[in-house]
Amino acid sequence: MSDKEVHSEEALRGAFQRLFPGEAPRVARAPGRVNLIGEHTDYNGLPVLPMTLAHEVRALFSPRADTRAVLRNLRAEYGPAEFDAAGAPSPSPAGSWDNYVKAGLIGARQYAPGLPPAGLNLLVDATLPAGAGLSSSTALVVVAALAFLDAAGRAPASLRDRLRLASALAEAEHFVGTRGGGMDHAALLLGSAGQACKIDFFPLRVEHAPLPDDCAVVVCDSMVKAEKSGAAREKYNLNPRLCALACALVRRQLREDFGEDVPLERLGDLWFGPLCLTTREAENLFLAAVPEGRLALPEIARLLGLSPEAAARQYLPDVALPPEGVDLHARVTHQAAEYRRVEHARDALIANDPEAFGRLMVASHDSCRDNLGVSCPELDRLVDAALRAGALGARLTGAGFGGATVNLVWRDKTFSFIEEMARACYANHPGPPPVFIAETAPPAGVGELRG
Ligand code: NG1
Repeated sequence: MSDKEVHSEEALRGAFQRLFPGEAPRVARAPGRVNLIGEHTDYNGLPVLPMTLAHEVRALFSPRADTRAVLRNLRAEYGPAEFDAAGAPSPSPAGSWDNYVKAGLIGARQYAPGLPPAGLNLLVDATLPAGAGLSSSTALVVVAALAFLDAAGRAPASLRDRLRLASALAEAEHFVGTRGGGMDHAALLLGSAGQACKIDFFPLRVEHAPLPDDCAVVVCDSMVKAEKSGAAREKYNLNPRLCALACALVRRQLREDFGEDVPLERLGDLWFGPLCLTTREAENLFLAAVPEGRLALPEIARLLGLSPEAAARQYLPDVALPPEGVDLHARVTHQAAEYRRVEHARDALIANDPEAFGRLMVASHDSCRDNLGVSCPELDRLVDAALRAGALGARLTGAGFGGATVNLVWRDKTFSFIEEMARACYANHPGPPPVFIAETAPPAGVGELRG
């Protein structure tokens, strides 16, 4: 999270002019986001509560006369790439950064049917670290979509447009191979400076909530990279797949209870669909439908009335179950409890009760660690140290498996908190500790370069 690689807008303009002489670029920007609470719930259609982040991904772009998308990145680790923007993009090998630009184009087309097949020069730069759970991949998808749309005169203009675009991009990002939810696209396109946002899904809805004036949000990097374009992808996809399996068990239970099929696409439909259950009712249903403890594939398949091969084909196309089995009940327990925590956290923001908010953050971290298995020793150490250093709340943020923690700290204690974290966790870290005070930012958009 050092700023040593940050390029000024002047330098960015100069680089664009050298790469694409004679073109006057516009710029698409997307902030990062830090999720305050509501983890691994979005892909089940259950709410989340993130805030935008002033660190951003930006892309300078200009239209081309042909239909090529010509991509350059100021970060040396992301080499030049190019594809034909007229056809249906085919995926580059997993981990290639151009896949996120292709996902942006796919989402832009779904949002704006009939989008003319126009080429684009695109130069990307970021102040947002990758693989830190701060949504750098979605920020790239969003800036790419905005660039393609703006070049065609179809940039989103209204709140309704932004809601539609966020939904289209959440679906389109599955092109890169991760089964993520819609939190990041909604936070980046509909978040707001100075506030957190509570996001509900299906249908997408965003409600802004004030952040406590007397608190700061501090992000601490575990320095364990968890890039979902690489090794973390299968680890990440396991939880959405297991939740879909648990959902299938719940469907079977409902059929038994009601004597007919009850439509249930995802676990979140229990709260909002035809059943409109309370969280307590959902928890009781989970107790009846999803056995506690570890289950191996043959056992899960038997409960579903399928052969193990058919269950794997239908529900686990891209992940393998660990041989010791999986605890589906722990997963659904997390969903119900995290849903309740997000609702209470929003109420705590409105009531200006940061201490209550902090307690909910800690409970969320514990559940991510114990019920979902998405924490790691480095994240747990950061959370423990933060609580010892006086944080009101501390938890992993984003997908987990590495990345960063988010901490709520009294504003007048921020610097002593950072000093204490530096001493406790980063004594051997070369250079300044990878910790920053998170500032909110306006949502993603397109405009002229500053300065
Ligand atoms: P990050 O932290 O950006 O990798 C991922 C998913 C979210 C959400 C969180 C966990 C993508 C693009 N993002 O976020 O949808 O599921 O993990 O809460 O897959």
